[in-house]
Parts: sequence; C-alpha cells; structure tokens
Amino acid sequence: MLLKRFSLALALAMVVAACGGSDAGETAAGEPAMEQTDDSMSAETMDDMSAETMDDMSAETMDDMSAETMDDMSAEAMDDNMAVGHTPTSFTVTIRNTSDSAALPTPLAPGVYAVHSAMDTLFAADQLDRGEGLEALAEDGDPNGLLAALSDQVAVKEAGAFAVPEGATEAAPALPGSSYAFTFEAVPGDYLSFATMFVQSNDWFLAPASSGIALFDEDNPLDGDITELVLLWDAGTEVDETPGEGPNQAPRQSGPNTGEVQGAPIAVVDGFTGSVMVTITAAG
Ligand SMILES: [Ca+2]
Ligand SMILES: [Ca+2]
Repeated sequence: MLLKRFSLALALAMVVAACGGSDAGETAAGEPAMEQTDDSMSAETMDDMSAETMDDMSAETMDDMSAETMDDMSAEAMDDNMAVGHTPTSFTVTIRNTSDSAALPTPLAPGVYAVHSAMDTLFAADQLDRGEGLEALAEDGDPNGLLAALSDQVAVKEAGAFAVPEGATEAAPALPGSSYAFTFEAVPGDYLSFATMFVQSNDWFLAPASSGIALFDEDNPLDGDITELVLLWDAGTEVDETPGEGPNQAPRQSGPNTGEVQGAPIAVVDGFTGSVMVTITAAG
C-alpha cells in the first residue's frame, strides 16, 4: 500500500514537473466529455484501477463491495423504487480541471463519489476529520481508504472512485484542461457527494457541501452546470503552506502523509475559485 501511495505521489510530482510553471497550456485530453461518458468508462476505470492503482484494495474491498454493499444497494434501491414507483435516472457527472485560467494551475487527483440519503457522508463541515480516509484523499490524492469506508455506510447506496482522466487509459491526475467523469443511477430523495484533491495544497479538496447535492427537485432530475455547488475545503489535517510551493505538498513531499499535523475542523477555503467546472447530465 505504501508503495502504491508513494508511486502516486511520485506521479503527481512528475506531472507537476512536466506541467512546468506558467504556460503549461498544452495538455492533451481535449474533447468535451459528454460523448465518452457511458458504462464503458466505469468498466474501464475499474479495470485499470484493479490492475494498477488499487491492487491492494481490489481483492478485499471489491469483494466486500460486490458481496455486501452491492446487494444492499440494489435491495435498497429496489425497495425505494417499488415504494414510490420511480424508475432510476442515470446521471453523468463531469469534473473538468479549469485551473489553467485560475489563480493557481493545479492537477486534480483521483477521487470518490457517493449516492446517498440525506446526511453528511464523506465528511461533516466544521467538524474534525473522521479518520476514515479523507486525510489520504486530501493530502496525497489517494481515494482508496475513503472509498472503502463509504461502502460500509448504510446511507450510501452506491460509491465509486474516479481515477482515469477522460481520453486516458490509466489512473492519473487530471491536469488543467482534462476531466474525470462518472455515471450512476439515482431516484428522487437521493443526494450526490464527491471529493477530489486540489493537488497544489497540503490538504485541500474540492467537494460540494457536506450534506451533498440533492439530485432531484421533487421528481425533476438535476441537469446542467453545478459548478456553483462545489466548494474548496481544507481537511484540517495538515498545516497549510503556500499553495503551489510548500515542500510538504503532494507534488514535492518526500512521501505520503508528510507535513505538520493541523487538527482543525474541516472548513471552506476562500479564493482559488474557477479551478473546476462541474456538470451533471440526466439521461432518460
Ligand atoms: Ca490544512
Ligand atoms: Ca503533505
């Protein structure tokens, strides 16, 4: 596990080095996401992840997920559907890194999402980190621990990681100009949460309010630009250094979980707006 995390940190370091300073304009990727986001994305993502990024967790967590969580989820989802007569709506979320035109260009790191009932799932605003994996996501760009913890939460109907940038074939940071996408099903009453590391920081991540985003207004599915609903958070686990420069930040630190412990409640960071554009598309 340590090796895996370390290699991701190295990958981030290389990425930032390759990205260079000011005019890193050239990042492949390119095409607007929507056309490519279908089921093959998640299949491909999971394949890549189990093959590479998630060797360690794939055996246990994936089994757990399919054996327990998945069963629970479909059972619950089914109950909900039958109870209120709703056919699930398929949503695709695209998180595009737009930081090249923002105050500080930064990669984004592989992250997690969850579809859940009304409650704080990934974290709770103004409270200390729960020690369930958010710290590694926010400090080192490692979503594995938090994903495993989410799959144990009763309120979570579905959880997954997004790790392969659109147009790429392997798990990697999403550089300015590229994006992550993921697809899931939901019914009225469901909420969406997700989180991805703002890599040029000690422990900052982009996520909606901790209660998540309501996916329906009564029976009408959410559709369109939801960038306004996404905030930059400080996980409160590591003391902040100057963004983009700190030696204990993922691109430059000697290994994961390196830096001075902060011990502060999770709070919104002001500034650094415009780092992402997030859209959601509801299909049928
Ligand atoms: Ca911090
Ligand atoms: Ca650190």
